[in-house]
Amino acid sequence: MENQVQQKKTIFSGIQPSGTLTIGNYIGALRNFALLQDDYNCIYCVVDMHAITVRQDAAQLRKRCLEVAATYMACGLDPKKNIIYCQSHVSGHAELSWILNCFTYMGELQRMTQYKDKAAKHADNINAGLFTYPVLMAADILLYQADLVPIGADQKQHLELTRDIAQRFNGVYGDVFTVPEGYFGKIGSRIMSLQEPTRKMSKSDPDDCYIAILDPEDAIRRKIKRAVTDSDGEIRFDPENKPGVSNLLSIIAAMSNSSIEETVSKLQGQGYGSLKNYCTEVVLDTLRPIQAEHAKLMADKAYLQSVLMENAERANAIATRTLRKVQKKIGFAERIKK
Ligand code: ATP
Ligand code: LTN
Repeated sequence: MENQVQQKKTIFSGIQPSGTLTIGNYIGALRNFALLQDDYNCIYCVVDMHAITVRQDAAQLRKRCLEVAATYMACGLDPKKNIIYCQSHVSGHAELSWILNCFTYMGELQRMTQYKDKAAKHADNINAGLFTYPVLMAADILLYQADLVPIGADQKQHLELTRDIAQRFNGVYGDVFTVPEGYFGKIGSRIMSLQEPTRKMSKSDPDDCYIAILDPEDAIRRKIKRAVTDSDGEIRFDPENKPGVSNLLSIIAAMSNSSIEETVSKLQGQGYGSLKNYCTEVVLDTLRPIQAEHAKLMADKAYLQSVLMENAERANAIATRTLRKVQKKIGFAERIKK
């Protein structure tokens, strides 16, 4: 009985409006968001400030912020139960990020593999924001005293840095920040590119490498049909030697809520044609209701905007509480009202 009165733990996660969301984002992150919403206080952010570390078209970015928020909701997140908002609407993210920059070492940031990858991809625009990107992510998480952060495997290194920054700060000033844990789904925490299955599926890669959550049926059929497999013809889960086939098996297992073993035994002895057909049907069955709900939400922009504004206020109240505590600990002058 006593345990039931205990306060729910807090979850925080974010997705960049840097392109159209993929089934990698869905399987690695969004699907888990929806599963966790009843048991935690959940805060899901559209991290538009992170997105501008890579050049964005202003009109597209504005539209994508609404699109990502609508995708959160279309995947089953209730904006009354969860806080769904845009990062740039809560100024505390930028303010805490600056403070945490002063508690993060250059060497730590230089080791980040996402930075190295993105710097190589955008050699003409290696800006300071790209470099300090993980500090802004730490600020996002620590502002809300999050206990748990559902993310894909590619974000593990950033979460570890967040924990180090929190512990470093707490070591100097006492227990100011909750030190967060990562939450990684059992299957599909790294969905691979359909064309280069040894690389992560990414929404900023060429179109035939990913399946977008909003892709039309014919595009999904075509992309899965053309997905790279191998020449030995056997359906077996072996990511190292059979990355393409294993990736399709992970997609099926995650989207049909079954295990890899169940999926393999269902398809064993059949050819890659059957594997791809089955994968296509499972993906279509999962995405159809999400696409329908998304279209409905996008048709009512005023509603979406009002959800984002109301939720930003709720987020701001929590963020400001942490920010004031941090500013006081650091020794910034008090804000005394006349
Ligand atoms: P970009 O390609 O623009 O860098 P991204 O899709 O890699 O974007 P985000 O949109 O910020 O990055 O990712 C949101 C969430 O989706 C994160 O938790 C991330 O770990 C997860 N995610 C992204 N790609 C995959 C993937 N291929 N498999 C599993 N999870 C993924
Ligand atoms: N860095 C993440 C996106 C992101 C995030 C966060 C995820 C920004 N802030 C806070 C979880 C919690 C990415 O690139 N996928």
